[in-house]
Amino acid sequence: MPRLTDLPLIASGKVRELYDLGDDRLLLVATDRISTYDAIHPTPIPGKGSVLTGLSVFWFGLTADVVPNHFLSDSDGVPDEVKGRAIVVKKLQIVPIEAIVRGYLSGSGWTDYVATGKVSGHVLPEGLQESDRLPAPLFTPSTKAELGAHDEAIDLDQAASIVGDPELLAQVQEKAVALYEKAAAHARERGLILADTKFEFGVDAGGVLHVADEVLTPDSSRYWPVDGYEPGHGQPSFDKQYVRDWATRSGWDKLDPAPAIPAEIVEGTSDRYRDAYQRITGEPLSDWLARIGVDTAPKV
Ligand code: Q0T
Repeated sequence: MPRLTDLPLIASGKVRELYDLGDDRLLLVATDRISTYDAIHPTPIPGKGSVLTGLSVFWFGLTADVVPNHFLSDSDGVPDEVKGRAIVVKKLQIVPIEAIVRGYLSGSGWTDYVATGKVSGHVLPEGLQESDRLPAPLFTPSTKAELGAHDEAIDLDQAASIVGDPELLAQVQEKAVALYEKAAAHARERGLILADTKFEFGVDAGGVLHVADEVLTPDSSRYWPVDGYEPGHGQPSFDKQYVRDWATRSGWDKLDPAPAIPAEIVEGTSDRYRDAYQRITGEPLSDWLARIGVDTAPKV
């Protein structure tokens, strides 16, 4: 078993890290860090990295019949220090766009619709309200901005030119929409609306398209409880809303640096992430952790 500190760090994001395992394998690590309003809080949320990793593993299993994915292992080859919040993945050649699918009108999709009547070149019916369900899920790609910058919405022609292969882009679009449809149907059975989500794809040495990165997590997706869903305004995000509401009450100006989060809010947020895992997968997070040999007994 390699030690984390001996592995070359390939990429470090706001809340995730990527290490080289050699041999065409990578280690994708989710930290317990949380960002709101684009800034990282200095206080970790215990269990957040495990919830996001466990959810990705669940969704890789559920969607493997839609498109192959980069997941190799959540146990063999994962260093003990990060077991339960890291996975071993296949090294792929990453397709250089973000593959976003929207089933509902929210966020930048809503902003673009209000301004232009279109989202990513798709003309939409008049009179839609914020958070309305779309007539059909839309593929709305964006650029992959450098760290710190914001991704920008692009249309299909721009995406084809960035990818450099219109056939490959067509495959990405088809698979992204099929993944969204399968996941949204599962989520709906469990009382959640999957409003939108972002995928990354990659191609293996044989030219076969795979879905990569984390999939269908609360960090890469908008999930809304069906209970209380009401078009006409923005919907609360069930994971970060608790921190955002506290941040607003605290008087933080939402500029970097983000403030420390009080223990009570950390605990409530941690509980919400664990609930999200259980809501989506039907089992407690501790069941997955026990299966892969992570000791979750409370220390005394
Ligand atoms: C990647 C080759 O994970 C990223 O950043 C974390 C800080 C973004 N990223 C992913 C890759 C993957 C994946 N996932 C893969 N399977 N093969 N590269 C590179 N950057």
